[in-house]
Amino acid sequence: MYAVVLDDGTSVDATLRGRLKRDSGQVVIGDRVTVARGTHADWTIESVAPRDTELVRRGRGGRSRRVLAANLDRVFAVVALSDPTGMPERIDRLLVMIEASGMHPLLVLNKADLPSALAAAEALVGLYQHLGYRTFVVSAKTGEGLAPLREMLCGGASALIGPSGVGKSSILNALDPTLRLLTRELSTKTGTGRHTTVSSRLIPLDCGGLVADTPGFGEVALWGMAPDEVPRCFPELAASAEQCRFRSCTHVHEPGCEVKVGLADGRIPESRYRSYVKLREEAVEAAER
Ligand SMILES: Nc1nc2c(ncn2[C@@H]2O[C@H](COP(=O)(O)OP(=O)(O)OP(=O)(O)O)[C@@H](O)[C@H]2O)c(=O)[nH]1
Ligand SMILES: [Mg+2]
Ligand SMILES: [Zn+2]
Repeated sequence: MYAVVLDDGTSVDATLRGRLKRDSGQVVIGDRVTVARGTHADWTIESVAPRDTELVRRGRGGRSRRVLAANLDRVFAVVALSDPTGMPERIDRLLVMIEASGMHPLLVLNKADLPSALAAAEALVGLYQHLGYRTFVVSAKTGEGLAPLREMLCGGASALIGPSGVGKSSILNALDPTLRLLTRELSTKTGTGRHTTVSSRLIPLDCGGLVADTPGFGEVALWGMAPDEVPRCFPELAASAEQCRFRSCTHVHEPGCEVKVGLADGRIPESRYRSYVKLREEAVEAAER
């Protein structure tokens, strides 16, 4: 069942027309669709308009392409300051996935209320603001830092994406308590170790914007990216890669490579370069499959 907002602003539940059903990935949140009304006031989605943008990642097992959302204006990568495992690579994977979709990501560091969060936040804010990524340090629990984030969410269509348990639903509940989205406390009765949010929804905020609460996912892997395209997903590295005088340079082991120069003089942070090398390797492996 899909919730479709009609031109007059009312929302109806609709099912997919048979032809569209075969691939359930064909309609995602943010899609613009045409609907038809049946004789029993039932609605069906008849067609899907071409998308301006798609947020894409690799599905489980590595063989499928998963579209998470379409036609978004902004995508926020959300992580929790309480969980240093895999940081900052985990952040880079999210940012690169959003960059690969042709959108400029924003970064949200949640759970700023927890002990030691501030030290972690300082280093990450320094790193990512410097790279040009607007970074919000927030706490869904105390409400700290939420005002500027709310401002960004109150126009157009946005999505919060990131690992399970970082507080995506909690942030939206803090912004608008009438939403009552399910968060982990409330769902532990029904099962442990499960994702709390199980399906994506595009939620109208009282201040005007639409925002998607999405289910958390594990490690992000890229889909369909040629190894040579990976540099463009790292803005600070892309410039050096352009200037690199070796035409088919991988920017990994070639001596005299411009990216290596940028790494040596600090223009490219080491952690970012490590993420680049890793994601490039994965792109090579994926291309060979
Ligand atoms: N201390 C603290 N805990 C938080 C904060 N935000 C969320 N939490 C807790 O983190 C847990 C997970 O929050 P959720 O909002 O369900 O996380 P989610 O990202 O929506 O998770 P999925 O729906 O599984 O993807 C809950 O126990 C929340 O209470 C915060 O700012 N501070
Ligand atoms: Mg959730
Ligand atoms: Zn190079």
